Amino acid sequence: MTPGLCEDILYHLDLGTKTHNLPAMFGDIKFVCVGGSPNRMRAFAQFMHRELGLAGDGEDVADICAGSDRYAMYRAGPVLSISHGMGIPSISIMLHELIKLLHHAKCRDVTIIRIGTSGGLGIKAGSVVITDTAVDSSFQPRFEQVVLGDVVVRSTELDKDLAEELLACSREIPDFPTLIGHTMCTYDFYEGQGRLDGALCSFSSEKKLEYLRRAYDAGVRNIEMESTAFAALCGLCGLKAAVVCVTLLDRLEGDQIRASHEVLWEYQQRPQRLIAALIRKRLGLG
Ligand code: R2B
Ligand code: URA
Repeated sequence: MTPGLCEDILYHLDLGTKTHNLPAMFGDIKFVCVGGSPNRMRAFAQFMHRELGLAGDGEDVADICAGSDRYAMYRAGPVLSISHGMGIPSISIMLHELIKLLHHAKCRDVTIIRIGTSGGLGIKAGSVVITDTAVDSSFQPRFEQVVLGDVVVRSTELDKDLAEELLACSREIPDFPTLIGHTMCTYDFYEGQGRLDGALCSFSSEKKLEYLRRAYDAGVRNIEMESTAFAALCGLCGLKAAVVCVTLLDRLEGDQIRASHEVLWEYQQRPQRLIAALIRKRLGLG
């Protein structure tokens, strides 16, 4: 952070050190959950409200970042739920401001988890993947950030104990297919993930399958668009972090997401249910 900064404006969150009492608003936060969509993160806060047995029905949770239409933020007890949009640039901006917020608020022992959707590789749609290592599109455990014109390479390791703790929680939920594996993070949903159904496509179906099979052989079990940046930033800032994504399809079988809205809605509940189980266990609620 800028040395000697006397006021810090968290522009995209519409929060700041002079305009808000950040320690009073956030000092007791212990869990931060981030996910792409504002509506899903609102639903997650409402769900956590019920899971934690907090007073009221939680339906009227307020958007703490209502003054900005970039991201949405809700809280339920010690849990903060924030949207990050799609892709690395969007999550990076949010994380810089979120991590400064946690610092200004003097939060301690925070666990941060990305809950999201992804394309699976060689696993049944609806499976939940807990990431051990986020890899780039060459299957390397690295995040490359251009800083002042130079490429800086950062590690993308996540907290192994937290991943195991999440896997143990998943075992206690009936009919809940869950595994630990590498997650590949790309800069694009279409060509970047080897899809043939984008507006343009520069490779054959054989080349696509050869690439996805190489990814599988390198240990990749799902593909999404934020995990390397998330792992790198959280790791460098000393936050214990995990990535938990449900798979919406098996990419070895196709490119289009054909499941019904009802099925997709139920799939998207799965990472939320797993995180709720972890938080309840950590808080001694069962
Ligand atoms: C998963 O889903 C989104 C693309 O549909 C992207 O944000 C991601 O990582
Ligand atoms: N999100 C992705 O990034 N890829 C998919 O295939 C599905 C969801």
